[in-house]
Amino acid sequence: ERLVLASGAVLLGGFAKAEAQTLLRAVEDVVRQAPFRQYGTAGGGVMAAGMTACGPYGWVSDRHGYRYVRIDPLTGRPWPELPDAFVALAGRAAQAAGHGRFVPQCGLINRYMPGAGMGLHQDRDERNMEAPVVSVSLGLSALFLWGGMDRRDSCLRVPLHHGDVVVWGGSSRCRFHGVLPVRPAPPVEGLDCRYNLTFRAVD
Ligand code: MD3
Ligand code: FE
Repeated sequence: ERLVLASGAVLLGGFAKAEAQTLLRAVEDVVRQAPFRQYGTAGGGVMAAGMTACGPYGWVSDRHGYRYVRIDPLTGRPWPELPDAFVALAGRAAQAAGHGRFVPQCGLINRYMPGAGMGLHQDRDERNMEAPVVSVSLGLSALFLWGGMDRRDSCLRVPLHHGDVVVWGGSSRCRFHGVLPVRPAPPVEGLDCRYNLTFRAVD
């Protein structure tokens, strides 16, 4: 189904379900070339989610902060190419949500083992804030926290399930958001963790 969460945020329930296995094979392909790693943060912490990326840009974090870079700091090589299945899905989802042509420059892949979550934050490292962010959930379900423009604003809890796609555009693009720790649960279509793919235009 197509649910408008708020101005600019559209939940496409199950939009990617039929192609989940294709997407997962593409994830494995990327991960062979750019393995999951846990980034440190400027605050001295370590992120709970494992991360990697593909496309012309990858998002990285370390003690100096967050940024997009063209070379994977772990391998010293350019990020793997964006799989065709990622580009096609991101474009179709953006279109279904009412956006124009969307060609991602970064596919960020987050892996949440049970117990892992992501604290409240804003995505503001992209120079292009007009383009939407397309996110795809695969595997175990999670409760997504959706706040306001201020960190202290109350959060809506939105369950995200295997195959759900959310397109974040317009004013929803700068809202605070996070992910509650993923609860241990029986595998979903053979997956015992949660993957979240986010597709972004960077510059
Ligand atoms: C709303 N990831 O990678 S996806 C992230 O489930 C991130 O892995 C979460 O937040 C995850 O930055 C949430 C949904 C999402 C992604 C980007 C957004 C929501 C967003 C950017 C702006 C507003
Ligand atoms: Fe985010």
